[in-house]
Order: sequence, then structure tokens, then C-alpha cells
Amino acid sequence: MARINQTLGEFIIENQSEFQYSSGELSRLINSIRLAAKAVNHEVNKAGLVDITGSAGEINTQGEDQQKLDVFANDTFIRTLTNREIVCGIASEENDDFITIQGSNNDHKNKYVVLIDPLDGSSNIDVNVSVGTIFSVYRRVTPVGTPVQLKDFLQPGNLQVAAGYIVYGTSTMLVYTTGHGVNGFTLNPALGTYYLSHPNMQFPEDGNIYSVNEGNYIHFPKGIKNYIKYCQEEEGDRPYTSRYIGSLVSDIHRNMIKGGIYMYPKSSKANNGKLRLLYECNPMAFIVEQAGGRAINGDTRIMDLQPTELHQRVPFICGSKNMVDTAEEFYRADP
Ligand code: AHM
Ligand code: MG
Repeated sequence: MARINQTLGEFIIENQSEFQYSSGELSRLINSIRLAAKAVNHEVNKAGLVDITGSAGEINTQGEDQQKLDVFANDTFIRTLTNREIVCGIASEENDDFITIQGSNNDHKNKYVVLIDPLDGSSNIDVNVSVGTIFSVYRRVTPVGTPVQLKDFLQPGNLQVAAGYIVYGTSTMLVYTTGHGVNGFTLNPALGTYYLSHPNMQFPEDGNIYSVNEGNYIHFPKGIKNYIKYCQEEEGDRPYTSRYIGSLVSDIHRNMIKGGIYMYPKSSKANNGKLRLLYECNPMAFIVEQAGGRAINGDTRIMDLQPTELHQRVPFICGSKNMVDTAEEFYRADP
């Protein structure tokens, strides 16, 4: 039950029964994410003040320039999740391979794996635009007491036990689901406490915002081009408003509050689009669906896709249910 002035800590304790296996571990896991997010928030907020912006001079798995804050966020989340006897493995968008966590007695007794994009949209940092963290949690499928394996990470999104994001925006918010709806908490930076500000978030069934990088228009499938034209036509409540921040978390967060659709479709240049199934699409899809929206790759529900590799990319269309239904019709007519 949501209460006025309820803190995230209180909410987690009072809603522990909603965790599928209710042993307290998953609540502690969310607690450690909350803690790491505060440290990252602190760094993000002073990004313009200290010599921490700009490139760290490393190239990450996808061949992209790593920003220093990416490195900081990656290290912070991994360190925080490692030391708590809950997580047996972490896969991060910033690391080539997954990390095995043995646990303090080297007994591999921990049950959960975490997949994380520690700082999504980080090219936006230098221009003072919102960035985010995205996380996804599964129960391991290999036996407790053995080292974690790749198959523990390559689970379809419909087996997630929790997922969430943090948006480092005009205020910092943590939004998460454990499969019992979606709740959003806003950080009071003076106190370092998150308060329940958005209980039981609902994705409006319809909306009038479309979010897509239209610079790629020429490369999109015909069906997507037709849907974009449809969004721009004058009829009924159209034309829709175009809003694209280029920061997945912020774009979806806004659409979830106001109603809208986000698309990163396949293109003639990138057959699988850009976004990563495990670190970005699955966790966002879980949240979006739990709030009443939809998330597809054009042909299939995102959470029903069987992952084949850690850094796999997929086309992504998600948002208000009726808008996604319409986009799907256009896409299917001309894929
Ligand atoms: P990143 O994980 O390297 O930060 O890339 C993901 C980001 C998303 O936040 C955003 O929606 C998308 O890339 C924007 O890509 P583009 O600039 O191609 O539109
Ligand atoms: Mg990312």
C-alpha cells in the first residue's frame, strides 16, 4: 500500500511479500541499487564542475568511446552489487563478458544475476541532458553452489523478477517493478532519501507523442516510414508531437507519464537497430508492460525473444498500447 511521505526503504520493507521468493534477498538487492544510484547521481550532478566529463580513452564492447562517468557508474554498481551476498553474476553493457561473483566463502551460493546499463545515453552528459541507469534481475537457472554460466544471463525477458531505471533528470527518480505494477520514487538530494512520488504508474492507453531519430528516416523500413507519416498527418488528434531526447530512459519516462510511443527500428544500415535486448529493451519492456503499455520488435513481443548473446541488439517499439498496435499494423503491412 502506498502512503504519503513513504520512503523507498519503507516501501521495500512493507511490500516484501510481493517479491516472488520473499527471502529478503531481492529487497536487499534493490536496496543496493538504490545506494549505488545515489553515488552515481552525486557524480552526474557535478559533472560540469570537475574534470570528469569527456572520454576515458577506452573503447567499449560496441566500439564506442567510453565516457569517464560510464566507467565510474559501471564500477560503482558492480562494487555495490558484489559485496552483498545476493548476486552471483553481473553482465554490464560496458564489459565484454559477464562477471562471476563467488560470494564471501567462495561457495557460489548467491541466487540472482543482474544485467545493467550503468549509464545510458552518456553522450548527453557533456551537454547537460538527462541520462539514466537501467537494470534487470533474474534468478539463476544453474544450480546454486556452482559458478554462474552464460545461460543464467541469456534468459527471455518474461523471466525477469525485477527491473528498473534511474533517471538523472531535473530531479532524480528510481522507477522499478517486481511484476506487481510500477512505482516511482524521487530523490530528495538534501536528505539522500527517495520518496514515493509516482505510485502505481500507468502508461496511458493512447498518446500524442512520437519519439524516433528521424535523421535515420531514409533507412527505415517502408512500414515505419508510413507510420511516421501517419503521426504527422492532420486528422483527429494528429499530427502528434515529436519529442526525442536521445536518452532512452528519459524518452520512455516522459512517454509513460504523458502517453506516447518510442521507436528505434531496424534500418538498412543496422538490421537489428541499436538498442541492446538484455540491458535496455527487456528491462524497459517489463516496466512498460507492467504499467499497461506494450513493447515489441515489430514482429514479436520483446520479452518473448530468446536471447542468443550478451550484447545482442534488437529493433524496439514501445509505449502506449494503442499507439504500438497501430505502429505494428503499419510495420507488418510493409516490413
Ligand atoms: P548508449 O547505451 O550507448 O548510451 O546508447 C543508447 C542510447 C539511448 O539512450 C538512446 O535512445 C539512443 O542511444 C539514441 O541513439 P541515436 O543517437 O542513434 O538516436
Ligand atoms: Mg545504453
